[in-house]
Amino acid sequence: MEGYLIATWKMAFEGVKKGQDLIRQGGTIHKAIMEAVKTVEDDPSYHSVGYGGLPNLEGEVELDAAYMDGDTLGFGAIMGVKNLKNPIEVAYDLCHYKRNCVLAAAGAEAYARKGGYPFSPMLTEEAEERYKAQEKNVDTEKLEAYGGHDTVCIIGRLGDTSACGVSTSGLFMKLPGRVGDSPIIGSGCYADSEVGAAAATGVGEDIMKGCLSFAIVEKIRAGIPVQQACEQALGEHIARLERSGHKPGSMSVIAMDRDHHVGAATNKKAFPFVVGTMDGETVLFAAVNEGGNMSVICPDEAWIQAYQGD
Ligand code: SD4
Repeated sequence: MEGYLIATWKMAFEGVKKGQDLIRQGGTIHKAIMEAVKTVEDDPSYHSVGYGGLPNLEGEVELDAAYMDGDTLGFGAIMGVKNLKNPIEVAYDLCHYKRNCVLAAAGAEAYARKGGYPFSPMLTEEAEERYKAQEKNVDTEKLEAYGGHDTVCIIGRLGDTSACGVSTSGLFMKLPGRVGDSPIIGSGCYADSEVGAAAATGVGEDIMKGCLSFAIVEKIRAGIPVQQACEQALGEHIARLERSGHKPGSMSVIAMDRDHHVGAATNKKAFPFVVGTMDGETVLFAAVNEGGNMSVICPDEAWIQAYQGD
């Protein structure tokens, strides 16, 4: 399977479609990725990204985002930012610099204000209701991903350029200041135009332990086909975590090599992802994991109706 864009979760469908339009109109891959991520950030019905994201333990939405340009290896990221409308815009801005490329909390907010990026309250009424209804005495050692809250990762390739963008509100009920894998280079995403790109969604603490996105890109660099690279990197990392006596949390990955071939893998039963194909279509797929055997399906209407997540 080949594409210009690949994205995590069904929720990325509209964004990928807009990205495909931009590519058709002659836009760069960066423009297409940014448009796709921003579309998800702006949609309040998604509880994991931007406006509508679920809050931390204190009821505040804290946002992380990252962007990597595979031509320059430029990486920009912000973490723990509040009330910033489109975190991906600031991450993209920062990827053009050689220093001060990763900014946290107050420093990141000050940078964004100075740059004129729009701020607005990011906690929706619905997210606030979810927070109010939630038991506050949670075991923070058992926080999970995918309870209807998932990170958007968009990978793209056009001409000789690979790139990726990631945006998330992180885990629901996380400790204030907690940062996951998404804005950490090599964990939440990695892009090298000489090879391709990979990105991850799931429990950030577990993804970071394997620098999962970098691990996939390195497998592709070594000549392993992209689907196998995703399955192997995830499988080997899970086995390593299990050997340490650790039960791995949810993790899913996507990747695209320099020839536009795409791959995806998950340790959950099913992981929907979206591909913007080379003939301009936007298609929903799902990686399905049956007892460790991964397959990629093109879900029918009944499957989509039965699927409950983003
Ligand atoms: C994090 N990886 O902050 C993100 C959360 C996520 O599906 O991907 N949720 O750990």
